[in-house]
Amino acid sequence: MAKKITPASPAPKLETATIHDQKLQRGAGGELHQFAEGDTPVLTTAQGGPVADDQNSLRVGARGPLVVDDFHFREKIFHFDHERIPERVVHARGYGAHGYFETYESLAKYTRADLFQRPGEKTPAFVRFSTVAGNKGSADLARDVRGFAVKIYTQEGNWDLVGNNIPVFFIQDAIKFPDLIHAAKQEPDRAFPQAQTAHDSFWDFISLTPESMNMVMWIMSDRTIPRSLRFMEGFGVHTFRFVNARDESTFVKFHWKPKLGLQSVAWNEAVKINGADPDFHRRDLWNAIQSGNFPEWELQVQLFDQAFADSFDFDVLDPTKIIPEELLKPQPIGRLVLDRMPDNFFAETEQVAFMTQNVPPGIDFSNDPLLQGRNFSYLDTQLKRLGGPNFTHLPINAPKCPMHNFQQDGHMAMRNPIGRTNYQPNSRNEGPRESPMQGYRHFASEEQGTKARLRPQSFADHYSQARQFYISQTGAEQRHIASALTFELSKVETLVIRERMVSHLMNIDETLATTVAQKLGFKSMPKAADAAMPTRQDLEPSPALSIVERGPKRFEGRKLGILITDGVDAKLLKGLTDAITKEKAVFELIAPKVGGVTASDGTLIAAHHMIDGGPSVLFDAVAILTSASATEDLVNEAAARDFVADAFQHCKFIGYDHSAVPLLEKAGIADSLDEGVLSLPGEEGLSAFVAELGKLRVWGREPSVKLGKA
Ligand code: HDE
Repeated sequence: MAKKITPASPAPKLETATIHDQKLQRGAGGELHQFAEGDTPVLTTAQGGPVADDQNSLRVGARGPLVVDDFHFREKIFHFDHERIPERVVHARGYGAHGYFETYESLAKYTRADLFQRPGEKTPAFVRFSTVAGNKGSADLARDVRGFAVKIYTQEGNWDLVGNNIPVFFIQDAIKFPDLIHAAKQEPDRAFPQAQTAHDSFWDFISLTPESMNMVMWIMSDRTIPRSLRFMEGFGVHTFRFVNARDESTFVKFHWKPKLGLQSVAWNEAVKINGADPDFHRRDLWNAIQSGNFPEWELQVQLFDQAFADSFDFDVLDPTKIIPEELLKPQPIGRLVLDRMPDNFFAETEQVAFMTQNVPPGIDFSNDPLLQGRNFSYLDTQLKRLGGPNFTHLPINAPKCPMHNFQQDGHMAMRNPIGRTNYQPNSRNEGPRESPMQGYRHFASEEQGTKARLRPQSFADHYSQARQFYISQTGAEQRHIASALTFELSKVETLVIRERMVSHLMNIDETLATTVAQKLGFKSMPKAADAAMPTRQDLEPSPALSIVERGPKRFEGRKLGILITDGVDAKLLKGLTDAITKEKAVFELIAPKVGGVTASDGTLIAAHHMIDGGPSVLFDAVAILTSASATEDLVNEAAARDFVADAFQHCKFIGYDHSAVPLLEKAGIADSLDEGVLSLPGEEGLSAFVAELGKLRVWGREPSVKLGKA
């Protein structure tokens, strides 16, 4: 009989916390209670000593020096001085949430992974979304890849699917990762730019790294400026293996599909959101979860065998390539729901340690060289970040299944084995033993070859899928790619780097290359970059690669900003807010004063924002409901004019009542009204407006507002 090793101690009985200014106490079962009136606990030192005065340090005389006897002061300051741990070298800025994964059907045919055996079974999960290049305090709407790291606490150990919102990567070999990241982050002598790739070093490295060209198309697309973390896809990127109970392997690629569909912002909008609300994505996730609108993704898998891999145009081990969904349809296998915010950001979101090597029995790696390199890096980085080998004792990292081993001691050991026997085999018949049947069995792949530093020829086509991505975009999305490339390269001071990049674009799409060259002011076109393999022109477009094609076609989960003034038509406002709520969307009210307005029926309506604090970039669409007299004042407010002009420039739907017309005129849009600017009054007006909102943006307007034209 295996002797029981004491697991990490359960939540302490009298843990206390202050959340949202409320005094809270955590009970034995982890539940939070509010302190009873008059039952405030006594402040203590970390050693448990009661504190009499936390306002004044110990000193000699009222105006004299402080004394070293003040152990309370020293302990308090010492602890404060050590509050920070090293931020992640990449993906430093992140935001996490708890939830669960629910399996649809048994996948026993493909994998023995315990979480995929029983339909309807829910397994706890924690997800951390992140940007890659910026520091912890950088703004949410940086143009950047988003991390999409999922930890699923299965009954056979934690499974970490540490993915991104883009299915390909920059490089084919992990040995290039430090160079890529050095080039992307702030330049070392000047420590800027922050959270931006628009600088010489990044494009110098990229233009010398043709394997990054597919990823370049993705990062210059709207994928890198998502409207919400809830509106983006996630990808495991690499090819993994499912392995069933008979030790048979099936290749698998993992995709997370957002239930609310995909959506991004316009670049000019992103720049303004970063100023108006640098925490835009955090706040959005927080608000959605706290109000019970739980974000959800479906897990879909592309399953294939060796025969498919052999027949595919590209190497399935090459992480710079996708398998188009039209070629291999992803199968839905379960869903991920996020329904709880962490109690404490540091303890959970900051200390969570994701590691690609965390796979349960039934999920295995492929020979993707990037994946194999990652399997080294993630364990190593946690040691640095979390300070010792016992980071699995932290509740957020600890498995939620039984665990027994002989690991012991080390810094901050919390889970300490008891008894005499701390090794095996032992003749006392004590402690856990390995189990060939239950335990993890690595897939027994046949491997052979010469030991050398190699790159396979099957990884050599760097342009064909970049072209395929570009030709799969709608016109608006293609324009955004051209504008993004122009913007980034315009910040590159070294002309030869700009030229080198355009020479790569020549291999992707000549029109794109010419547009960018013209916008940058090139006098002549460079010749196309030398390519290891010519670009295949015959790859079919893949509509699944377009965000607009995959849009949700409904306004659910989105936010309408309603600009109101004194005298607003109370009936119209109620009709609009009711219709929005019915769409399962939300609204916020913006008024000249945050204290609110007096509506036409005399009721006082409080606002969420004053106009300066609630610019239209924070909303998916806007409505302007004013009274004639209030509009006279409004037209003189720059923030009100910007509210309208920006909404129009960012191709948003705008609803208005007639008294708002002078504001539309003053904002300079009255002469160019299109099908996206709708008059609201009357039931028909309202329902037409709400129905149109599902289209999200009027991209057809864009060429006329010259958005993004350099
Ligand atoms: Fe990471 N990556 N990465 N990465 N990565 C880290 O681990 C690394 C790569 C990804 O929210 C680090 O805990 C190498 C691809 C996410 O905590 C570090 C290589 C993909 C996160 C690391 C890659 C990712 C990280 C830094 C090249 C998408 C945030 C802190 C082979 C499939 C996880 C940490 C979180 C974090 C190394 C490439 C996703 C240093 C060496 C490809 C989402 O270990």
